[in-house]
Amino acid sequence: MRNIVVLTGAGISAESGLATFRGPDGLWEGHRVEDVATPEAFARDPGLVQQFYDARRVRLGEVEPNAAHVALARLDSEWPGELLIITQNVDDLHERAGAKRLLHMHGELASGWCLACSSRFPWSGSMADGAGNQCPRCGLFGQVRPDIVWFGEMPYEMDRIEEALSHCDLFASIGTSGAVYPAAGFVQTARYCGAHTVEINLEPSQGSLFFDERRYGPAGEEVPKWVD
Ligand code: BV8
Repeated sequence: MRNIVVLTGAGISAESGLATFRGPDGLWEGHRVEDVATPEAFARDPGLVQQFYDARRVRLGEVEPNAAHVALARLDSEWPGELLIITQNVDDLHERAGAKRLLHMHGELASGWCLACSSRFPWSGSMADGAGNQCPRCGLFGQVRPDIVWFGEMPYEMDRIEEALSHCDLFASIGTSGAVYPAAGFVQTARYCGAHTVEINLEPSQGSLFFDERRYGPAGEEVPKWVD
């Protein structure tokens, strides 16, 4: 095994206290993520969508990485071959655990994107508050949206992802339901390219039949064991 690709989803952050999307805690004030995380929802009710992300940005400041994030960061620092952690998560817990070879395919809560000048920049405060929603680059108010990939929008760095999948020897999927594409299809690409595939999750995902190896249990317990 020389080249490793790891895909993570909301389940790896669950034990840190961040809600997942499709589990029992999967709704935010009665809204499904598919109904709030879309350009149409943002056009229809920007305040609601901004409040959804403001609430998650605040929550992010109250939680810490867990043993699964720490174990992946250790793998990252010690693995001599190629390694890429592709996360669907928009939280910063992988970074805070020390991961370096990391790619946020669905964007990041801690980043803002100005619709007026297209700049992207670190963002930590509220976006729903109009008075505070000022682009640090062009100065315009009310034009900053979450730098997050919504449904119907193209995930980031797909070329880099396809390239990593095309020559990986080991593909590990951790804490994802396999409900959202293109991420849910990565295991098939890796398998087609000859990789050994492993799923680490609380329960079988929608794509579990594509995995050579399956480990079920909390990521905080299973990932450190797998890394060792
Ligand atoms: C695109 C950012 C094209 C927002 C997100 C019909 C069929 C197939 C596909 C489609 C279709 N109709 C539309 C599509 C495409 C669509 C899609 O896949 N829809 C699904 C719902 C059917 N995909 C898209 O739109 C994507 N874009 O296709 O673009 C395109 C092409 C050209 C040009 C332009 C565009 C964009 C998708 C990205 C959407 N944004 N996130 C935000 O975060 O607010 S996706 C959202 O779901 C989250 O990011 C999350 O990452 C993702 C997947 O969810 P999971 O991470 O898996 O979380 P979930 O709760 O589902 O599962 C958690 C798992 O953890 C569970 O299995 C649970 O058992 C486990 N778990 C829980 N606790 C633990 C645990 N495991 C271990 N330990 C624990 N303690």
